[in-house]
Amino acid sequence: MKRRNFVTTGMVALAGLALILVGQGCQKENKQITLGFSQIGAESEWRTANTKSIEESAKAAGIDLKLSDAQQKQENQIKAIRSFIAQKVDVIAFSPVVETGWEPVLREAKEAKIPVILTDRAVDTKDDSLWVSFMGSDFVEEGRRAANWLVEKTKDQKDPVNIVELQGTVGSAPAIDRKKGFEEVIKDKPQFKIIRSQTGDFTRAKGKEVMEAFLKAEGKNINVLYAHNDDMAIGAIQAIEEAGLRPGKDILIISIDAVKGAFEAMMAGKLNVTVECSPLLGPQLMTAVKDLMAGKQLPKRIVTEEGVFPMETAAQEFPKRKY
Ligand code: GZL
Repeated sequence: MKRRNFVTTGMVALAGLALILVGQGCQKENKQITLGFSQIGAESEWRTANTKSIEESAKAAGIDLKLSDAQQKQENQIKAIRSFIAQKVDVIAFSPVVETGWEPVLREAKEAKIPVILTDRAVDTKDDSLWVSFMGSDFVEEGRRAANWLVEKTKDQKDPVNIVELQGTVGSAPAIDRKKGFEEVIKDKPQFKIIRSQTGDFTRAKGKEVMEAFLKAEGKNINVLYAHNDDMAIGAIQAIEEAGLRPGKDILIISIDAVKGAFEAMMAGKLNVTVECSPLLGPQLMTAVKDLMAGKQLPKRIVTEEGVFPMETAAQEFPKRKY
């Protein structure tokens, strides 16, 4: 008799414990998730579209988003991440303005048991356990696509092709990798030569300023502009026109992002091609955050699929563009 009571009591206790654990599990799954996101700034059309995608997706997913704007400064991103740790957010995500200098603050997040997701740009750390996943484009491939378009475009030309290059933010993954991919394609083609290369920091204003300097130094010797993003290309187009030259004709222009401004420039015949780099990472990020909170394993690398848009397709593609 006694033994039976003991067994019954034990089973009731176990059932009660199971209910509490399941409840907690559900609670965790149903608890509102708080995501701390450190955004680089608002330097380009791409960045504005990226921020919009993250804000709209967080709202749609019912995730409490704390988004901070670092105004292009790494120290502001580090401050924001420390603040998210102090606030005990559930997940931290950020788009690192440059590749290096993140280990200390990422170690603090790891010690606080807050997972970190990288979006858009990568970090260069020895210990890749400091972040759980990196989602974004393959910038080296974007650089290859830019150069391959140029090689194809000039395949019947025997004259030298002198290229000036507007690089993105110094030390940033897109600037490093877009240069790497472009040079990988032209390195064994002596016809193609990068005669000037300088950062325009991904902005229209700086892109125009540096292109003015290129034109002053090289003038009609320039055949092609390779810009690491559309905003710098659009700034450079103004400089080219002010120098009395025809952008898209006297100087071929290749850029990256495929933002609306690039389609407008292509439809005006002033930009020859833009390589897509999608800023619409919000939905993927929110899915990853929810999966993480549900205890799922995330892939270490999530690559966004993208295309190439030459001038000839701009008018038909423009109405379909989402950013
Ligand atoms: C690329 C992104 C770059 C864009 C620029 O993923 O980091 O930063 O190409 C933006 O337009 O400023």
